[in-house]
Order: sequence, then C-alpha cells, then structure tokens
Amino acid sequence: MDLLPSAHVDSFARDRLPAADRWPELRFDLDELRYPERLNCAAYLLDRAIARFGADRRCLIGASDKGTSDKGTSDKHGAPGIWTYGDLDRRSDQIAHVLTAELGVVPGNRVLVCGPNSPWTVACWFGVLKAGGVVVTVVPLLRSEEIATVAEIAQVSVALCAPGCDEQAAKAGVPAMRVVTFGGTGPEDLVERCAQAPQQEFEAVQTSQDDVAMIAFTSGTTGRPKGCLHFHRDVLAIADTFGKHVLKAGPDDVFAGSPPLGFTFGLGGLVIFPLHVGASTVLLERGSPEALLGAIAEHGVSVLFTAPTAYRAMLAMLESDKPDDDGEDESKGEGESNGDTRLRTLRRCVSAGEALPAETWRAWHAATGVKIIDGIGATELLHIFISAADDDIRPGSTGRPVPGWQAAILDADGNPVPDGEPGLLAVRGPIGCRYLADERQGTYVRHGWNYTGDTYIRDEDGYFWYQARSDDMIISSGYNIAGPEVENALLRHPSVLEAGVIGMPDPDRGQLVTAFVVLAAEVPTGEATVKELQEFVKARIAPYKYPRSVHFVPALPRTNTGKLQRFKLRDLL
Ligand code: 3UK
Repeated sequence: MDLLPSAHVDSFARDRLPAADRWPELRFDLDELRYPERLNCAAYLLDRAIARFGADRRCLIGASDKGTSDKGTSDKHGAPGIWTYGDLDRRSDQIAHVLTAELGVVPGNRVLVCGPNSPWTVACWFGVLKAGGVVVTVVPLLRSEEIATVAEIAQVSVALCAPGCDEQAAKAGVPAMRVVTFGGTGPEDLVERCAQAPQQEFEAVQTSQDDVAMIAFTSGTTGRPKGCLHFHRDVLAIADTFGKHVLKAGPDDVFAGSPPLGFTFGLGGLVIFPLHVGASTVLLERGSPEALLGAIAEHGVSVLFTAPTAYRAMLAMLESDKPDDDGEDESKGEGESNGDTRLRTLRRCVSAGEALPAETWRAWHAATGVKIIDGIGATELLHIFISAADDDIRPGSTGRPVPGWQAAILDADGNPVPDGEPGLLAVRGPIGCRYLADERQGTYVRHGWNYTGDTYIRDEDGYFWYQARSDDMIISSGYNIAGPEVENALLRHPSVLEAGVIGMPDPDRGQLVTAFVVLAAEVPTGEATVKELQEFVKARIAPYKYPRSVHFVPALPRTNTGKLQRFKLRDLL
C-alpha cells in the first residue's frame, strides 16, 4: 500500500493502520473518485460551496428540542440560529486558531468532538480538520467509562464537549485529555475563546488525501469498540457514490434527520451530503419522531434521514393526528405527490441502520407519496454501499450495489454462493475497513473483501435481500430461521408496534424461536393474543418459522443509534 507523504506531524493514526496485506481491495472505478493528492475535506467542502453559491447562502439551521429554530434571533452566544456557509467557515477557522494557538494541537493529534446535533458541533468537526487534527466522533449519550475507552484507544489529547457531555468526559479521568466545553459559560469556553481569537482566516493544513481525517467508533452491540480510520478522500467518496448516484440531492434541498452526528449515518446524511451540494440542513438537538414531523412542516424539509422505527413511529402519529382537511386534492401534483399536506415538501427519504420491512415502505408511500430509499451502510465503510431509489426500488430489498461499489454473496472461504441462496455479504469499493490496531481486522476483511457480518440473498436480477446478522440466525430443529423475517411477519399485524425475535436455548430443538412484542395501546396481553399472533405468522411465512414462545414487553432495547439489541432480549426473560 503506497501512501502519499503525510502532512501529520503526529503520525499516531498512520502508524496504526493495518498492515498492507490486511487491507481489503480498494476500487476507484468512477472518475469522480480521483481526488487531488493534497486534500483537506473540510476546507474543500466549504471552499467549493462558497465559490459556487457565495458565503451568504444558508447552511445550518439549529433547532431546539421542539423542532423550532431560533429563526434569525441570536442564540446565547450571539450566533444566529441560522448559519450561512460564511458563518461556518469563519467559526471553524476560529476554532482551528484556538486549537493550534491555545490548546497545542498539532496536525495528526486526535480531538474528540462530543455534542448534540447542532451548528457548533459541526463547526468543531470542521475546525479540527482544518487544523489538521483527526476528529474522533462519539454519540453524546456515551457514559464516562465509554469515553475513557475511546480516549485511550485513540489517544485523545483534547475533547471538545457540549454542556452535559463535558461532565462525562471529565469523569472519564483521562489525565492526558484536556476537556474544553463549547456552548457553556465562562472565559474557558470554546465559543468565548473564539470570540477573542484572531478574526483572520485560518490557512487549512494541506493534508494528503490519504491522511486519516476521522476515527469513527463502531456502535458494536458487544465487546470493546473498534476505531475505524477514515481518510480525507473517504469523506468525499460517500458523496460521490451514494450521494451523487442514488440520493441525487440538489442545492435547493433542505435536509433533516435523527441520527447523531457521532454516527456516520448522521454525519453523512446531515452534514456531508448537504454541504457537498450547497444545500441547507436542519440540526435537531433531539430528533424524536415528533420533532422530525414538526421540523418537516416548519422548515420545508425535502430530504429526510432516519431509521425504520422512526418511520413507523411517524406513521402512527400521522394516522392518529390526521388534519381536518387532508388537502388530498390540492396536494396532488402531476403523478407522485404527498398524501399528507404537512409533508408536501418531502422529496427524498432515506432509511438505514436496520432492514426496512416492505410493510413499512408501503405504508409510508401510501401516507406521503414518497418512496423510501433503503440503504445498508456500516461504520467500517463510512456510509451506504447497497441501495436503490425511485423506480429501481423493490420494497423489502435493500437494492443493488451503489455505483462505485461491488457486492457479492460468498461463503467463509471466499467462494461465490449461487443466486437465491443465503450467504455472507461481501463488499468492496473506494473505502475499506481499517481498524485502528485491532486484531478483528482479520474477521472483517478476508480474501480482499469487507465481510459486513450480514447474511443476504442475491436474486437473479441482482437485488440484495437482507436475512439477518450472521450471528443472529436462529437454528431450530435443523432449520435456519432469520429473526427479522419473523419480525416482519409480526409487524404486519395491526396490534404489533415493534417486534424482536431471537433463538433461546432449548433442549429439544436446539433453539426456540422466541418473540418479544410491543403491542399497540389497549390490546390485551393474554394467551388469546399470543395464539392470534402465532396463527397470523403461520399464515404468512413457512409455518415452521412461527414464534413458539411470545412475550409482551413495554419497549425493546435499542442502541443510541436506534438498532435493536437482540442479545439484550434474552435478559428480558
Ligand atoms: C446493519 C442494515 C439491513 C447491518 C450505517 C448507514 O448502520 C450503520 O452502521 P453500523 O456500523 O452498523 C452496520 C450494520 O447495520 N444495517 C445497516 N443498514 C441496514 N441491515 N438493512 C439496512 N438498510 O447489519 C450492517 O452490517 O452501526 C448505516 C450509513 C452509515 C452507517 N454507519
């Protein structure tokens, strides 16, 4: 692996890349994936948008919990709730000044950024990169021990934390890590320091395209978190593959969504894609389903990023809260138009993180007229690599490889599995898994491919159908049963709000298909409902797959990135 000369003074990240023979094959099949050798992705994104559209163009819209923005008024630091591209450029320059001149950051140092989805969190991300630092992003709900682990693995020297996160970071007790708040009070606060910092431009460090830009930690449900090393060019590659060829957003789009910026799904969807096309993005501190619905109507959101559960929750709210005049007639444009007038600006909806059941896809289409773009992505590969949009969509399928990416169904030895049969999903493209000094590199990368850990089927038309996480396949009486298939069958029953299905150890069958179900309000939790759900599943999928054991629970355990934690379901019994 020949790397370009690095601009990093501190070579920590490059020194901990996996050995060349442990990398997956990288492919740069599209012309747009050839980037200049010297590339600072933060400066590139801002300079390009400003050159094309001017500094006064609207960029970030900070919105409070209720989904309402400060609308041109000032936030408590004198920064307007709406930031232009020029504002973001200037403030990230100031942050870079403070980092380098006051906090001793040199190119290659790791700087942790921990805050809610907000303009200042984005400014920190850009400031660190302009200063040549490596951004370590984490979701704001991390506890002190988790922050300590991340700080130790990535050898973080400075942590930029919003109020709330700073306490956890301070409690982490990492002596080498200096904690600085942003958006708090006092002269030490980053926002205050920026106001005092030199107001001249900061000359962004001319990093190389393969210098490490960020370390994204896997939201892994078990075990020690893995740090994924991503280069400056990788940040642009997600916009030039999924962004350009599937999402196809434009400068007049308004983005919004729920995933945290510390999760690469959120970083791409709410920062990289909008800024890459000169669009604006609504940053909701809490992206609850209510807040999302409110933001769509208030800001005229046209591009939405969230997870399947949030689409279901919003559907339930739309259903229970139909406006008196549903405006059917006025909202009908030519052909495809939104059913609910509150959502009439919505044009593109993206779902990722978990499989999107066909049922949810159809219900959303019926309610809004929008065809959800499902896409599978991973922290290791930064963003989405299999997806489909518009008329290419087959509901229930994830789609086909995104241009620039290849995907195959292989066995553990790297041999292809015939179409129509389940096997391991393997992908390769411009971005590959590169764990920071971690033995598990050899599990994710084998035979030159990235093995995502998912079991998939490819059909004869080249569409990829999700089955289950490979280690979540249930084996009962010799049958292979994919938990999500049983979950999807249950979800089609009107009484079922959420469902999680796992195999529980069983002396006779090896494993017993066991369902955990969240019922809609007022549905009785008795034996009659259990029987009804079992019969319902048997009538829809192969009867041997039905859940022999059904438990009603108030909620399902989820990660703070919205993923069902199947391993925790066991503990509910
Ligand atoms: C699962 C899906 C079926 C799958 C992510 C978009 O989820 C993201 O990254 P993570 O590292 O998890 C990766 C794993 O999540 N998964 C994600 N999307 C889908 N399964 N259908 C889907 N559409 O098991 C995958 O291996 O948390 C998603 C963009 C960036 C991301 N980091």
